[in-house]
Amino acid sequence: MNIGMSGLKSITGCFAVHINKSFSTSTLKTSPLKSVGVFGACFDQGQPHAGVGDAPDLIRQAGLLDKLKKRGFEIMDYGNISKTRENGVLDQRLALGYNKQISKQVETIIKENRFCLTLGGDHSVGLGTVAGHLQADPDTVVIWVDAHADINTMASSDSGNVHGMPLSFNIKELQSDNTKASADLDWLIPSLSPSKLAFIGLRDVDPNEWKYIHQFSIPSYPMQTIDRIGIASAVNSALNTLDPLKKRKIHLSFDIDVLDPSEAPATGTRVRGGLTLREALTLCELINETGRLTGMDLVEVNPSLGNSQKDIDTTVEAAVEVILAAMGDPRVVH
Ligand SMILES: [Mn+2]
Repeated sequence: MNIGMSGLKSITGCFAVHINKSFSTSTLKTSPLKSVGVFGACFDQGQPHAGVGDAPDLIRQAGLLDKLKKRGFEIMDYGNISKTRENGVLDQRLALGYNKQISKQVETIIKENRFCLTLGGDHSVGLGTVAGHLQADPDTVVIWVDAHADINTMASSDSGNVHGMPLSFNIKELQSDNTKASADLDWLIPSLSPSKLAFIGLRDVDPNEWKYIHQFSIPSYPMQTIDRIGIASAVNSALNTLDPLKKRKIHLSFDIDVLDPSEAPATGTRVRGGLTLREALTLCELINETGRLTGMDLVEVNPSLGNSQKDIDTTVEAAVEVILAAMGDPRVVH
């Protein structure tokens, strides 16, 4: 059956907006900023596995920046900020000082009125990206898309892995459980109100993390909820809860491990039962459509943990697709 654009529009409602011809032009209508500042946060010392610091260059090599240029964005590549382990020796405490540079870089890019795209690195770099975004605009809300809550403190963490703690350092109310870190965090003023944080995709959360989440009533949409209400309802509910007046900028911190391991196998803390790539793309599209997304992290792609080249390619491709969706790339027009 051949149905015209207007017929399709009346049948599918808002979906037809996406296939309207205006979206096939090079300028994306829903992107908040035309210029993108990108940098690699090449850091692997927030968790046990080497290799995650190589991801930013792999994602660039997969053509991300060219794809964004083709879609009408100006790209300013700020290069990499690298501090990977030397001779295989892990020094987790470095994460705290290293994130000062990350925070400064993010703050600079946002203040230059560019979209800030941070390519990790393990998720400990979220300490600096959130801090930097809030430094540039204290009203920004944070959507943490992850299988894990990453809100452990120095006191609550069993593993001591800093990639499980980046949020806690940014929350003032948790600093009494982070006193061990204070000497290395003299650069940071924790500025993230728990009321400006939401979780999507959780399915592996420590009891102490749940305690913090409940204590501060942080809106959370674990996989169980997403399976019952659907990803679109979960994302819209998170957006409405964080910012009912629809005025605040949004920082999206996307851990590739939120995807099911079948979609993104090359990552360090795989948990089965995760988002499909389609659900992740829907999530990113909905956040993009607010017009208020101004910063994004894509973290935890680890090429050294793929069992095959195919695993690595699948994971890097998923990362690129997720970023493009967050930048307003319409899936139906290529
Ligand atoms: Mn994470």
